Amino acid sequence: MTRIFSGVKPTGHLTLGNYLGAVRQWVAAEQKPDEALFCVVDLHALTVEHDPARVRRLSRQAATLLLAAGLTPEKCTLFVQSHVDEHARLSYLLECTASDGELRRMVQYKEKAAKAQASGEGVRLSLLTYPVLMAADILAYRTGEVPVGEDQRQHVELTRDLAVRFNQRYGYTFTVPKATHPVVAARVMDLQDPTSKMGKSGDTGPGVVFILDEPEAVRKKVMRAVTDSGDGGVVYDPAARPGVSNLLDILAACTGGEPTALADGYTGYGALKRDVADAVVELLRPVRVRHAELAADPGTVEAVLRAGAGRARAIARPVVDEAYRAIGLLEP
Ligand code: AQP
Repeated sequence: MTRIFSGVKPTGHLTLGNYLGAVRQWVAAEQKPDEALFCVVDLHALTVEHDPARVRRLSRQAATLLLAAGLTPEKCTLFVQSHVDEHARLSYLLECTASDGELRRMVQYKEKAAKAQASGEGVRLSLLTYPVLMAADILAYRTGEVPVGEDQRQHVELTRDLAVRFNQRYGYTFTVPKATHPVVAARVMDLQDPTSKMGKSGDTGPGVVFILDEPEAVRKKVMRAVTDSGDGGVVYDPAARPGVSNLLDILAACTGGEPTALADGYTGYGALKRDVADAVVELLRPVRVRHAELAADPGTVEAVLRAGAGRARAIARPVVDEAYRAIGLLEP
């Protein structure tokens, strides 16, 4: 049995990048209840400046969206990170396993710390230790596979390093997990700045397609996507032609095609953008409809999360207790 774990941060509205890079993979994984766990990782949302009411709202919305996207509580465990204390308990043991230097090397830390500093808000210590809490999220369940977008590759590598180090020092305790990424659209880029990841807390609103965007908004954003300078035609070359290649990646991910082959079917950007817009609208339409139905019935979502937290706790507690004993702490 390979256990799967992954999560999403309630730092903003979920994007097309979250959907293609992660959520769709989660839904595709046919699992039994204790084999796939998906989590709204709300503690991670506190690592940057946040508004408490907004985090609560976005946490509920993210859980509702995950169900709307097709996760079924009968097949997987869906819960909220802060409802299961084992994540925070294990995080401290892993802080005692990680080094300051390896955390400061994390690319996402450097980028987000620079942004926080530039805005004058200061860098929260939790931003530095965030990958350790993420490692705890994963290791507490003896996870084998972590389906994530490309941007999380480095954090899953760190998780592997910490698991190996802990096991070597204190005896075998954790499964060493591996990251899995989708074949296409593992890193969906911003439509206005195709050299940057499409991010939910990104600054370029028009460059980010949100899962709950109305069809007209999606069309407008796609039709205004920047394409590359020069008249090179429609060619798939992510390094030299990031704008048009991003559109081809999105189209391929939506239609099941292959970006290079799709490029051959177009002579101009206009037709490509129209097809991308249609494909994205159709892909997201059922999710939006189902989200509206579920949002009208918040009690159902809360019940799913409560049951999910109970199941998650039952798996994580013995693993974390074992780690406490292994590292040298007295049993209570
Ligand atoms: N653009 C993307 N392309 C492919 N996969 C992506 N993911 C995120 N963006 C893309 C994947 O979605 C999962 C959940 O992401 P997250 O909530 O951990 O982080 P985020 O969406 O990147 O949002 P942040 O970090 O709060 O802020 P921004 O957006 O400013 O970086 C993950 O599996 C991730 O790989």
